[in-house]
Amino acid sequence: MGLAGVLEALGYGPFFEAQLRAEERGTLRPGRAVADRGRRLVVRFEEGESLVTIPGRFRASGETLPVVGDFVLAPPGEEPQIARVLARRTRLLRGAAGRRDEEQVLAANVDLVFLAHAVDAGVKGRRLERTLAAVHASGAAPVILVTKVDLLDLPEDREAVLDEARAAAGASPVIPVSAVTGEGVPEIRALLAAGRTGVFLGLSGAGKSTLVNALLRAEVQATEEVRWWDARGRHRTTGRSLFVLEGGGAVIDGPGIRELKLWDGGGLDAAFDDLSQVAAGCRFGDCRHLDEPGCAVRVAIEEGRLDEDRVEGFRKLDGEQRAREARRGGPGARVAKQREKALSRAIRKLRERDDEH
Ligand SMILES: Nc1nc2c(ncn2[C@@H]2O[C@H](COP(=O)(O)OP(=O)(O)OP(=O)(O)O)[C@@H](O)[C@H]2O)c(=O)[nH]1
Ligand SMILES: [Mg+2]
Ligand SMILES: [Zn+2]
Repeated sequence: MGLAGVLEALGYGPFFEAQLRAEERGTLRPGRAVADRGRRLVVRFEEGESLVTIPGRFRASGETLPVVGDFVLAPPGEEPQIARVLARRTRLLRGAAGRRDEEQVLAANVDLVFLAHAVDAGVKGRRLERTLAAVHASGAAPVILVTKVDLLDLPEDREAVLDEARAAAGASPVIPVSAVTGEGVPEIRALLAAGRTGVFLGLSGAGKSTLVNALLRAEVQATEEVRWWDARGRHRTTGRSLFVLEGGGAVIDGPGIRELKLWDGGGLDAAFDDLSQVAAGCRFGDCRHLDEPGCAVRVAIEEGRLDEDRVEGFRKLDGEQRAREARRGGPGARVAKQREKALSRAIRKLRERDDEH
């Protein structure tokens, strides 16, 4: 059987195909989890959707629990049990920083993360930077959406909000959108080409579901709307669901969330690419840009090439990451400690030398 079809449009490809064992090919079929229903999931197979159950042993044995976006294997038939969750390409986590037991996978195999910030709630630069780092670390690419721009009549108000978002965005795109005027919707749709999956994240009320609706409305019938609206008005989104766009591509909607988990694996350099480029000129490879001699970042702040608040935001996140690494112990932490010791020795020496002159 070839790959062309719904699953391919949903991002099923060689990465997942290669994970199938010979004996699984004849007996199991791959599908993508499109909605969570407690102990069950709605899975989209090539032939159509069905409800599948998550075996109890998954929980008991600490096996990967499937979430929306996962590709799973299950036998054909009525309400089959999931046999296996295929290894993920990317995963978005939420939970308390550094606490594995509280960590929760929000969505799997996502290519793009749309961070929705409504103009009426404002864009908080520091919070956005933190989220951007988490998204970069997940393997997905962030796209910042400044939503409900129709609410701003004055061009200068509009530019002020967009500038705030761009200042924190680094190299990530910032798209002004409005579900009322349709502004930005084609840009989002263009990013969600066949095989790609996006997820909408943001505070409750940021307009995520309205945008998903707008994306689908152009191609799908109005009956889709009952998923979020009823006669009395707005329904806040509860479960997470994946929707297939007409031209291929998929989008995941879910309840509002405050924060993503920032975890190891970096993400900081990508989120602060402007700063990283300047920091390459610092004398020390692991300069914290505080009072180290030969710090190119401090020079750039003085010359107005880097924003001090942004650098401060970076320092905070960087400090958190270093602290987490140190807490975790192990060889990585030992190396970090040795480096830090060597660094402070070097700084002391340089200071002594400077003092002599
Ligand atoms: N003016 C204006 N209002 C919008 C726009 N998009 C959404 N809204 C309104 O904002 C409110 C919240 O929209 P939702 O799409 O439900 O927000 P959400 O992000 O999905 O919220 P949760 O599901 O609770 O996380 C609704 O009353 C929408 O009508 C927009 O582009 N312009
Ligand atoms: Mg919603
Ligand atoms: Zn520096």
